[in-house]
Amino acid sequence: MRRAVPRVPDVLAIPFTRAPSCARSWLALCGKYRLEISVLTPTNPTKATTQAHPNIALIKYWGKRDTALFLPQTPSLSMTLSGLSAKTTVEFSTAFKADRVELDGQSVQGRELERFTMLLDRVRGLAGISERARIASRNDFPKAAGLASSAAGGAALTSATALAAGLDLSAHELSRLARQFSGSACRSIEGGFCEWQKGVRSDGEDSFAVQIAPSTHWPELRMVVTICSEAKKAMSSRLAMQHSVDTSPFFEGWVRQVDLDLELARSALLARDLDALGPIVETNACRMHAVAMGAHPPTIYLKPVTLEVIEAVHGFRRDGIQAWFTLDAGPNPVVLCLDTDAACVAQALSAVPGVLRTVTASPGEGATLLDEHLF
Ligand code: 2P0
Repeated sequence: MRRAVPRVPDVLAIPFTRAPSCARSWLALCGKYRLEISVLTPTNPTKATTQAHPNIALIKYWGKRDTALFLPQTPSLSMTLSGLSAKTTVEFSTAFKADRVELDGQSVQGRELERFTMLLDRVRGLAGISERARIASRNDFPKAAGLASSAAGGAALTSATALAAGLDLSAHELSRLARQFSGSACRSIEGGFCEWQKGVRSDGEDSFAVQIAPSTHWPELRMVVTICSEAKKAMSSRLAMQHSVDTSPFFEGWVRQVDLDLELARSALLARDLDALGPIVETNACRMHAVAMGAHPPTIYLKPVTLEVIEAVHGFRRDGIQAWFTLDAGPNPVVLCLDTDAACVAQALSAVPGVLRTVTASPGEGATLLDEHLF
């Protein structure tokens, strides 16, 4: 059984552990909290498990204005994908001597562990607790498949951590927290189509993702993820985007252009007009890669097979099929099309030499609370 992660308006989002005990019982009775959450106190540890899905940007996030707070230089727009998911269980306990994290059964150490500890510390600060945590996370899709696994994992982690700590945060508050784990994770807290507002404040309080349309807005839309390589990329998107900010002469042009790209994409999306959305999605992805390729030394994510897939997508259009590609920081194109063409597109792309397989996804839901824990 699944439930949406509880949401309340920001004004009501008080840390549960700080609520008076009568209020806690009342809230628990109202069913706003699951049993584990309802008995949480700073000395009474609790556990929560959530699931979240990857998102693919229609208008890309590429470049930060603040690397510590994960504040982007430009806004971005994404679709959350159905089907594929990351599940995360978080437990706080006085019995734990240190924070412990396992991703797909592998223990996380060093700098990677510090990223988790930073998020845990933020949440512990908000909840007024000091217990260490145990975290386990599992993806049902390969990490290196170009499916933005850090977005799904980051959104599941943030929502589970907040719930396990007894916080009842609004979607926007969760998005703000998720952003500081991995920028794109802020767009997977809610489902459907989300716009990450870049914000203007230096503290980042106005930089979070807002759902502009739910998954039901355009259920016929499909993304065919075309996996050409599962190898770990030579340069992470985090390093590559900073390298573009620092050295690409095209970066300024990118920043000037994105607002316009996003406006076009938003109107086309809200009008469910694929003939208008497809071209701007494809152009925006190429603009992002042009910025990366203009860096010194250049960052090149495209492989020969990537170009073969792009050729095939252009061929679809010559044959009257509405299909446009987008490309993240990797060699695996994602093809935007309608449900009526998705099977044919997927079949044709699977036949391109070098393509390993395809995964077709429709608009999906945001982070949800699960009953079954991973440990
Ligand atoms: C996006 N990407 O909008 C863009 C397009 C990659 C290409 O968001 O440093 O892993 O953790 O904020 O979120 C990938 O960047 O980077 C990404 P950090 P993240 O989906």
